[in-house]
Amino acid sequence: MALDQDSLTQLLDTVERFVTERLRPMEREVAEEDRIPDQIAREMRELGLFGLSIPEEYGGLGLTISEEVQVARRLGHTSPAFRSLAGTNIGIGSQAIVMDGTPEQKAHYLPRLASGEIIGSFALTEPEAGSDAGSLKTTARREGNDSYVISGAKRFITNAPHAGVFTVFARTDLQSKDARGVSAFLVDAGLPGLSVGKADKKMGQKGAHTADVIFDDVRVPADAIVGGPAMENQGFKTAMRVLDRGRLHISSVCVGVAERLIDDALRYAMERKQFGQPIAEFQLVQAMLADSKTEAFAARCMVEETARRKDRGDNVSTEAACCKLFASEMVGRVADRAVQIHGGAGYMAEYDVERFYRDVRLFRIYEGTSQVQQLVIARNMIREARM
Ligand code: COS
Repeated sequence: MALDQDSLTQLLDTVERFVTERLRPMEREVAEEDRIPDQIAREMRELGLFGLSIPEEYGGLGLTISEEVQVARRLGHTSPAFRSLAGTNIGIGSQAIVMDGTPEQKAHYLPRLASGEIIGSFALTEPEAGSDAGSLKTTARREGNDSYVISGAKRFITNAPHAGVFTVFARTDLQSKDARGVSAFLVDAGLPGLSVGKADKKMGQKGAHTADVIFDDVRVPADAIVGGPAMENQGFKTAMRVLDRGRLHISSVCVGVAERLIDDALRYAMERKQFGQPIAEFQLVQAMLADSKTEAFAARCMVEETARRKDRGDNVSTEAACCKLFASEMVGRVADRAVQIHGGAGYMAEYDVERFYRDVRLFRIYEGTSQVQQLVIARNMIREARM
């Protein structure tokens, strides 16, 4: 359900103020300590940020995707690690339940995901199954009528160290080798046999955590399959639809980060003097600013138009992949130019652009690499042309 205009404006203003007054001053500390302070997490919960996309009847804000991308863009005006803490509850950690969960699964998990009481995590990627997600090897062996036993290893799982529930993709048709034969399970953290590895050491996005998740004969009830027993072997489609939606959210975060970097680069260019005048007066610097502005604006338009179409009920699998491809590559170029405009200072850790330059590299990789987006776009084009 869409918010009325006043409530939406109020929400966006509140998020903007929170980002400016609370999150931006903490950016450096979070990066240095690789940890988001508990007080900030509490404030994020109070603002309802964990439940943006979860229906109101389950305690969320029930935003449409058009509304959600506007919030996501504002969260992009600060270090991506803050968004990441709530990001899985908003997106990949809750949406399988929202889209395909049974009424019981929704009632059991969504209120706690919406409030941020628990963190939801999406366990698809494996050591040998990254872009080729359909080849995953984790198995869920049926034992009797009422349980499955899950065995395998997942890798680079966002928010795994904090998770209360994992959406785990595992092979239920043990003869299959591809995407058909995969089911989605809701697995509570803390079950016997489930362990989470040490947080990975990453290039950037310090404060956001990923880790391996190991399933050593983890027994779950048969009704842990997302959507119930009828959804056995249908889990890969759930994963793909969750990722379609997540790609729009991430694209909007990319636009927000680009806006922040353009702002930082512009301010620096107006203050920094060389050859007797601010470097913003030089046309070669102006070209970099103008290209960045143009590309960020283009990505914003793509995201907003695709979100509108999705809210209308259109299938936007192709367009969501176009957005993720363009927006994530765009923010890479914008970050590169922001460093360039800062010159030597841009290479120094005391300037925010140095940190953002590393942070944005991930956008081209997670929730589907740029190459996976190209593949999705071209495959859909060919399929439509054959119809
Ligand atoms: N929505 C609904 N269903 C979809 C879909 C979508 N967006 N995309 C694919 N499907 C369905 C297909 O229609 C197919 O169903 P049928 O068997 O009934 O025809 C099934 O899912 C398998 O699809 P496909 O044959 O295209 O699977 P592939 O193994 O070829 O996988 C890619 C294709 C590469 C697109 C997929 O593996 C992928 O997205 N990989 C990247 C994963 C990723 O983003 N990882 C990031 C980490 S998770 S944060």
